[in-house]
Amino acid sequence: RSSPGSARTSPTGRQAATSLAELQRRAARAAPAIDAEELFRREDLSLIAEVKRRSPSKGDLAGIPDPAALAGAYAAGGATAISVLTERRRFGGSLDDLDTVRAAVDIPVLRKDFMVTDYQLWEARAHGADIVLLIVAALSDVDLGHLLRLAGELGMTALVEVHDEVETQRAVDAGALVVGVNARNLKTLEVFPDTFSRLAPLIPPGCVKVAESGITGPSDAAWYAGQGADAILVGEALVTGADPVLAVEE
Ligand code: IGP
Repeated sequence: RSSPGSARTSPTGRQAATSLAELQRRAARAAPAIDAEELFRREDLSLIAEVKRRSPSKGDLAGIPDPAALAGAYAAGGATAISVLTERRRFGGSLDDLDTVRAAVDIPVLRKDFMVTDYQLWEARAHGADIVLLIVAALSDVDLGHLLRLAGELGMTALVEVHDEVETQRAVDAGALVVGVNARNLKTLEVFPDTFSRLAPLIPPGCVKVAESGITGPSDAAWYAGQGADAILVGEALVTGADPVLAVEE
């Protein structure tokens, strides 16, 4: 039996697993989470700028970006929050990237991953995340409700991601306060820009509405703002763009 906090090696031999108890100790020592939901409500159109190394649809993006430099440029350019992909297999991300970005900026940081367990939420908080992604398509109603509550107990904002009408209703019923409409179809990876306009009317006025994926520049950003988006989440266009933030915000 391993003692609390001892590291084990996973079957892949690449990652050392940390016990839940150890994560909970680290979460207790971490700086409290920043209230990102409140920031999203306060600003006209918030930008969540994403640190993304690669994507299943595009492969490697502009070589491998330096996460600290990229996040610093996003923050300096006026981004409201930074999204960090920590999923390794398809997106080339890691908790190391989350740590690097957390240390580089003082604005809210989103852990972007396929979050399905309590462990992952504690892990996010222990690594300084202020926001976590909950993808409705990946969760049962019971798990969604449970993870939403736990995120709240940990002081974090949950960005609850939906793709269609049924998922939007499930998010609302679960009590989501920040709903992200992902325009990218999970199966085909195609982007359908009208998804946000279709689903936004189903989201109660009190919720923060976030438009995600396929946003290429200022005209897209303005269009989503006109459709009622409170925030936009942008990855590829910023990672590969010449100017990381002016590309979408001018
Ligand atoms: C960013 P884009 O097209 O600007 O790079 O998209 C973001 O929406 C996308 O990375 C994303 C994502 C996700 C990635 C949205 N939801 C869930 C992984 C998992």
